[in-house]
Amino acid sequence: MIKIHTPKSHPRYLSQLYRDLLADGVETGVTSLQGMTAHGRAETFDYLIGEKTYPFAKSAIDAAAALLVLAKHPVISVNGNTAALVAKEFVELGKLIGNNLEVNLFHASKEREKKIKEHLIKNGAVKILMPGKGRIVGIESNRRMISEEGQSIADVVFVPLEDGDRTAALEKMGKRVITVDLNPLSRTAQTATITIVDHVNRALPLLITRVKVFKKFTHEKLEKIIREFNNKKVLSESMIHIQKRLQTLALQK
Ligand code: PTJ
Repeated sequence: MIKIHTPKSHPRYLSQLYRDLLADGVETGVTSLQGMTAHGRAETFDYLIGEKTYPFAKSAIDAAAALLVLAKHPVISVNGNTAALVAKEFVELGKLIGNNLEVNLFHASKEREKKIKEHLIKNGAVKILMPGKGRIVGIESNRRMISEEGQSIADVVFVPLEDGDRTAALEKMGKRVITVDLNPLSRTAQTATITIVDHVNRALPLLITRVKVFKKFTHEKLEKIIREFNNKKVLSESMIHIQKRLQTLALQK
């Protein structure tokens, strides 16, 4: 049972709830200690953005949903932070797009891989892919080890809360990469095919809704959504948004 420390009436309830989920993740062996630091950095960006889903994120969510629906072999990559924050949402999204959830960790730990698998199953997953004999070419971290049934043969890989090198390496291997990252300056945000600059807990429910809608669309319509999407443009819009927001707040009397 997760210990929630903050009453729902608290003005920063959601922010505290996500901290509690991650603290529980660390206690149960799902999340790495470093995951808390990663989340802290994201909290700062969320504060600057204004803790809402803005149009630059909504258009990226649409493009991501279109790409996931069109993909032949989409894979959702799960790490210790996303397992603690959005396990249920990953399972629901997985069921809509072929059930390919794959555990992939930066901070190597066989024990944590097992705990994450169990956690996903507890949240309704039927099948979990684990790191295996597949390899991502060009990276040396633990993330290079992938499933031969998963990322090895994927055409689209969803890597929310990623840490850099893998996105570029996967793209070099001919795959398209979708990420969720509140930091538009991160290497992953800058190199992904589609970057959703939003909190993963706000983005995932919206992505699921759009995937459900887009499953009824024609291929032509989905291809048009992807063609018209420009990742550089949404990254610029998110940075200009932060700049304008700070300027408005700074000049308030
Ligand atoms: O479980 P592991 O070992 O695979 O490790 C997972 C973490 C996330 C600790 C690891 O991948 C890592 O160190 O990542 P980084 O380099 O800190 O990058 C994570 C990115 O995700 C950063 O740019 C953060 O701003 C962003 N981020 C973190 N939490 C959220 C987020 N973006 C959106 N929503 C969040 N809740």
